[in-house]
Amino acid sequence: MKDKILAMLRENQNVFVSGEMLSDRLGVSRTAVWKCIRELREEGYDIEASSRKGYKLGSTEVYNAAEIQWALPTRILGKQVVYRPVLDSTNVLAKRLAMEDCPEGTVVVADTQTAGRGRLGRDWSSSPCKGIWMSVVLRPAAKPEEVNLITLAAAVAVVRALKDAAGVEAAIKWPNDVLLDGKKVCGILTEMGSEMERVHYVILGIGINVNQEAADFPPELRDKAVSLYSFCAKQGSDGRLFNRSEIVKKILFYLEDLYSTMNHGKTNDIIHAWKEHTCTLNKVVKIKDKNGCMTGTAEDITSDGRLVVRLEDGTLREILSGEISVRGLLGYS
Ligand code: BTX
Repeated sequence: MKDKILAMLRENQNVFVSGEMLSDRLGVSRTAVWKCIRELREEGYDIEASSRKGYKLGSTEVYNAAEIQWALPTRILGKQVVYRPVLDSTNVLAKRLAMEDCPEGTVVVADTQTAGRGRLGRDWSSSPCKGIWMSVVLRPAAKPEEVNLITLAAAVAVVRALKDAAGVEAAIKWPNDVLLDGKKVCGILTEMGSEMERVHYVILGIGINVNQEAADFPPELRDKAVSLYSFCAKQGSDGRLFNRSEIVKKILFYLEDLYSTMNHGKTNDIIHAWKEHTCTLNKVVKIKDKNGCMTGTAEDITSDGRLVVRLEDGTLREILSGEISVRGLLGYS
């Protein structure tokens, strides 16, 4: 019943709906309606109550499964959303669900992560209630070596979602970072369960700094991390906080589109979209991998997402993954 009341208030957002009308339509007592309103308020919904006029839903940032799924324009992604106020890592829970055969497109979101993970065993700082910490379970019809493309597709989906939400032009740094003003606003961690030739599942972990202020980041991150909010505030925005549920919806929408493109074999469309937004191509890059460190110019990307780098001795090298720093960005000068 609570969901029905919320739906009716949403249809009339910022307008009073009488308690009588709600109780008549739902066939319950006014007291029962009031009880649901109280619960919704406890969940964070901004509902004004007036004994004469009824109830009015204001604009409010509520971050939970129901908000994310409300009017979600996707077919697969987000049909099941698991929300937890606190998790160690959304990737860990998503992996467990994937191994228990959850439906493809299951999304795990947390308000806070206590042990957010980056790549190569690094930590991901996940300030409470201010960021998007989410993981999506995918079961692509792809070979293990093609899974890189999912990271690229996710980066494009994030750039598009940030543009819709805030009008900003973020840039993608190969392979898994999204930057605003040269600083990391988003990191992507793609993990998979596979055999030699077959992918069982992919856990696509996306971390976005949304509403943090500089002081919310640990000191060592303050010159390399940025949130959407603080970037926009610097550009002279009205200082409003962003609605995380809305951003998650947009990401899922764009991701589903790119993912289905990929599953239909149109991988070039993803590469093409990625190229439109990357800040890595034609830049001097330093790459650190298990074989050591090399410098060259990033010239292109292959159809399966490898970075093509012309090394200083003129030879071309295709890089699958590794540490990359781009001259002029994030501490490589
Ligand atoms: P990465 O290894 O490319 O980046 C990790 C590095 O980024 C850290 O070593 C640190 O320097 C920096 N860093 C840490 N936290 C932040 C932050 N909040 N903003 C900017 N820079 C930061 C990137 O790994 C992949 C991150 C994926 C995070 C998501 S959140 C949901 C899912 N669950 C989970 O545990 N991880 C993913």
